[in-house]
Amino acid sequence: MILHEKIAAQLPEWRERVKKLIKEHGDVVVDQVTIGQVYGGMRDAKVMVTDISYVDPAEGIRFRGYSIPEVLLKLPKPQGAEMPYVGGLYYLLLMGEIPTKEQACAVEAEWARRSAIPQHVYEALRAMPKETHPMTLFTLAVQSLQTQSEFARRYHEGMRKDEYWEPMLEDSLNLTAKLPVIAAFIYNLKYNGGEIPHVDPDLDWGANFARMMGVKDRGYEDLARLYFILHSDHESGNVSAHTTHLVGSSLADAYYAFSAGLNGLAGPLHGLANQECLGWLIGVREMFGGVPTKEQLRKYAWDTLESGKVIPGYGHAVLRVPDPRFTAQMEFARQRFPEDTLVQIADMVFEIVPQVLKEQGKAKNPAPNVDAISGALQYHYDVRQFDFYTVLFGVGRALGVTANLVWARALGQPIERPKSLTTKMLEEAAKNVMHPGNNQQ
Ligand code: HAX
Repeated sequence: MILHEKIAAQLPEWRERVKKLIKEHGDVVVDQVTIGQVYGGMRDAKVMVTDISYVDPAEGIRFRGYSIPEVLLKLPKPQGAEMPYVGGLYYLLLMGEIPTKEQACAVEAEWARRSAIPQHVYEALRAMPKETHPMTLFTLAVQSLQTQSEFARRYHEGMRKDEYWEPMLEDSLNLTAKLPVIAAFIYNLKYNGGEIPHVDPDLDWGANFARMMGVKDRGYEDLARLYFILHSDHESGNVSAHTTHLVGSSLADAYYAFSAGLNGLAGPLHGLANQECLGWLIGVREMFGGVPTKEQLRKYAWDTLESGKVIPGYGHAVLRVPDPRFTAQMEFARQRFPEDTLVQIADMVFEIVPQVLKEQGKAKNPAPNVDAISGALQYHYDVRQFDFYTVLFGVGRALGVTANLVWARALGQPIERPKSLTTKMLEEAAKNVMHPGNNQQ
């Protein structure tokens, strides 16, 4: 398999590079941590490593060094499509190189070959109460696929440490191959007749997903590709990526690790924000019977803040500029359906809300994030069940976090175990800074 061979070829050099860095410079200070960071969710503490993506606060995400416009331009595309093969993006994340069309198609073919879902997964999902949240169904499905883990099987057979990455890659390919099918099944189960979707091996991952969702408009195929690419990775400190990495660091397999990450994605300050955001946009539309005036929108935004709520889709823990993932989706909408009322409202929100947040003076970043528009695009294509949106995010996020799992195993990254302190210890540390002599007494 092309991915196995390519990674195996890169590995000796990578292992040597990391070994040398740790051996020769392991005690170089990278960062210092303040009490504010210890109590403040470790914000900006530089304590993780990944070579798969990097978020520059002033620019946004780069996947393996490529910005979003570059990725969308350079990755190969299916015939007649404007958005690239998702398989090409997975190749880039795993390998660090832009694939040829053949290489992207080889990943797509692997996915099609591995897409069958074991019957017990469907049964587990069907056994759940009708009102179960789609994210609960999604994590349940991923967890129930764990019965198929190659990593777990080989580990129990006694595999060598330097082979760990191989079954991790197998599990990652199997898992990512199945996720669009599972997501589409959950959609059918929750909102339609519950029929089992079928993968067409002649279609790519994005197009297959669109067809399995039953969306007739062919534009949705491109949106699916764009959506999954944009949501794939956002370096390693965000909740879903970090959780997946943390759980994987215990040598739990990709199914355990990713289902844990999905549980983090289900929180409203993380992946659930996309459904919250669309709810907010629809609230505006209902309140004003369409696109409001700028003054009306400004007041609506202030009312949200004054009622003690956040404006979903705005702000970010790392970014300090508009999220390029927002920009890419906004451009998609402006080009393809500029007359859509929700898109027009989202565009006006983009003009007004940053001003309002600046006036309020709390949010460090008043600019939009990925979620400010993503729900409106789904809504345009009649995927209108808000609580399904985080599942879509999860399908995309699997690409980045599994690529990271493979490399974490390949480079032998150890179990994570940061150190915690007590409040008293922090108080003592503060006292010692104010009165440096205290230490010697
Ligand atoms: N509306 C109102 N207040 C906001 C705000 C927003 N959009 N963004 C930040 N603030 C507030 C915070 O609530 C915080 O208030 P308190 O001091 O009263 O607690 C203050 O501004 C400082 O917060 P911050 O340092 O700028 O932001 P954080 O790093 O703590 O949090 C969040 C980042 C994304 C969680 C935050 O901006 C937020 O809640 N945004 C709205 C929800 C949202 O869009 N989440 C999706 C983020 C993208 C993502 O991960 N998607 O999965």
